Amino acid sequence: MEERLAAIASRFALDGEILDITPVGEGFINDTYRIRTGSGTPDYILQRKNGNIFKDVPAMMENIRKVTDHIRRKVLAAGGDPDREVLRVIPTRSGSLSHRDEAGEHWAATLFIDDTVTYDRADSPELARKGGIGIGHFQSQLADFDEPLAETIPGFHNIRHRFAQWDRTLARDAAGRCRSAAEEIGWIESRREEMLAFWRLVEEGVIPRHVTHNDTKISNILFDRAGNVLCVIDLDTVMNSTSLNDFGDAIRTYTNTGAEDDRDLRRVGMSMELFTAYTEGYLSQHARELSPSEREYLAFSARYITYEQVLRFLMDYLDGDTYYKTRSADHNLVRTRAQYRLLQSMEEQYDAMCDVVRRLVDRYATTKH
Ligand code: GN1
Ligand code: MG
Repeated sequence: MEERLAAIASRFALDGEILDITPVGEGFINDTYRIRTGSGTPDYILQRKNGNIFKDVPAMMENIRKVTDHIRRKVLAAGGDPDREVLRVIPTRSGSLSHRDEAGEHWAATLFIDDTVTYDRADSPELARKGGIGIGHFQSQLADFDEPLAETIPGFHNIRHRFAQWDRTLARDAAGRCRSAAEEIGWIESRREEMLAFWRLVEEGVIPRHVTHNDTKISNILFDRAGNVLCVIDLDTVMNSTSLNDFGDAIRTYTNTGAEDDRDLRRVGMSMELFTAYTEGYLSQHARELSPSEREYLAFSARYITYEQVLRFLMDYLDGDTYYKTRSADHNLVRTRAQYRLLQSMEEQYDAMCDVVRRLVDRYATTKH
């Protein structure tokens, strides 16, 4: 076990003796480790938060504390298990929610939740349906949350803000890649207006703002062995935005028949069957709480978030790979193309997606299930 990690872990108010610390997961942003302790004491997750991306880790951890405290109260009221159905932030021995080491890196710890399963995509309609139930339930638990939250990444899912970054990226051409990526750049430009039109509805308040997770990709959900959603993890991006983002990002990842970075584009596409199953689960929990505008734009939100992901991967490629962790020189370009293929697949099936949403809203917004 690395001494440096052990020294950092010992700053946190953990129970038991630290036996070992090993890397886990494949997050694109943070470095994540599991801390094992002796029998009879729990294990923990230790994370180095990426300071390049999260400029104010204490504010981020305060957001996470508020949201998890709120959910924990709901879990307790429903007779659930507060150590399995919501993340528990473990403070440092001096009572802060994060630790800043000598190098200026920020670390945070949570209780490790044992005996769980994670996925990169839904492998069956039943799993997609249960995923939808999980996110619908998560949003219902937070429907009456009204504490202020810090904007930890400014303009995170705000496409107007993303276009401002994008325009600077094109002007800078830091990696000299713009010329060879002209076709991909065209994919972004040709959809600029329709994406801005959607975001304008959020800016004008036609689509309401709520606390949202903002990163509901399927690998950020812990399932139990029966395939039910236990808990939503990776809460770094909980902020106020439109809850449509959480639906859209889930569809982007649950329903993709290929990988997020598939080189074989023939494998990539949105499965209508998985879309229907996820939407069914989601609306069964949450249809009645959605406003008419949210219902109307639910299907579009999958296109919006997937488009934004194409833009972000391509922008990082053009910037010279400064944001996402990459495994090859063209990794961000491969991701861009795969996500673009997924976007096209959604565009092709958009009428059918809207029909499914309308039918399920009719079913669930009127009856109590
Ligand atoms: C990042 O941290 P992780 O790997 O769950 C990113 C998301 C992207 C996702 C793409 C803070 O999520 O926004 O959708 O990669 N998180 C941040 O897979 O930028
Ligand atoms: Mg994650």
